Amino acid sequence: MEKNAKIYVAGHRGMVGSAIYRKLIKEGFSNIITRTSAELDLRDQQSVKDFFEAEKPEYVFLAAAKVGGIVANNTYRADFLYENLCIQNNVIHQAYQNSVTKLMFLGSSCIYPKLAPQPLKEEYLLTGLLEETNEPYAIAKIAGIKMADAYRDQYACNFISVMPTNLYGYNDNYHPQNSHVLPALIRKFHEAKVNGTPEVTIWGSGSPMREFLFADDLAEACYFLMQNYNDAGFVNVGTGTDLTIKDLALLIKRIIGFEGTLTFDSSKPDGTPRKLMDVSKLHELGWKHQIELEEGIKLAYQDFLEKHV
Ligand code: GFB
Repeated sequence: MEKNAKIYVAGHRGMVGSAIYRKLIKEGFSNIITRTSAELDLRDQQSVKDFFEAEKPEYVFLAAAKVGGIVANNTYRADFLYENLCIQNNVIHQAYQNSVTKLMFLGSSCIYPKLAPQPLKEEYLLTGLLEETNEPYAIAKIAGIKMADAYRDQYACNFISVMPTNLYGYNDNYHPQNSHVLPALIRKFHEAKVNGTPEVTIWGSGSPMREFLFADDLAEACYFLMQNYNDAGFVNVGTGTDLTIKDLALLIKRIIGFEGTLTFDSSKPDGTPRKLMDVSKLHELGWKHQIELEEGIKLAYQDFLEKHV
């Protein structure tokens, strides 16, 4: 990518899109285009068509999506399927129609079968049934991968896909019900400490295992892959290590300095028992994460204190 290349970051206000935007600015790119969702509704076919025809971006990072934690995915099942399909169909098709040089589609580790062998290799896609709580979101993301590949096959478009593991970082969503586990626990432990509440409730059994990547590390990987990966299929992006939700809770508890106890709410879903990415393809391509979990949680907690307290 030339430094004056016209780059569209879709979803630049979200956690991932904003991290990609910051990375591009840091690298000296000067022609980045963005639109808020109020300015451009990516679910609307005509608006997306008009936008691409007017702006003619050369590169696209497709980081716009409807996202949320396990309960949000399971509650708004229709919205997660419909809105994500609309966004990605519109952007990918218009990228083809307007001769975009290269597009990157961002997916999620929930595309893998619920009980796939661990760690998850890219070739395990579509080898088994999905986790029920996030099946609609996963189906949309799988469609996005297949769409990028189909446009590559039929029209020789250089569209690539990247599958990040569970993410956290700056500009995360701290909604009590709809967020992912890591920001949810930052909020719960912080509020319990401040309010002197004796216990914090963790959803599910605490035994599922999850891998966490700081969103700025994902942005580094996306930048690297935009320059170095030009193939069908997709690349996993993660750290290659995971921990139980209980151990994650204990780590956040220690960082925040909450002195009370943990209780587990078995009425809430556990989700997939484990989804650890196999990151050997990414490492072979020449990229590895930098920010370890404890450091990243401290950075995220700082961001939470600045924006939400
Ligand atoms: O992060 P999370 O919502 O999503 O939950 P998934 C991970 C685990 O943490 C589950 C537990 O076992 C939750 O039950 N957990 C414990 C909590 N306490 C909490 C809490 O206060 N809030 C939340 N949210 N979880 C999502 C998918 O799955 O991961 C999406 O639904 C997407 O499709 C995303 O792939 C990355 O990791 O289970």
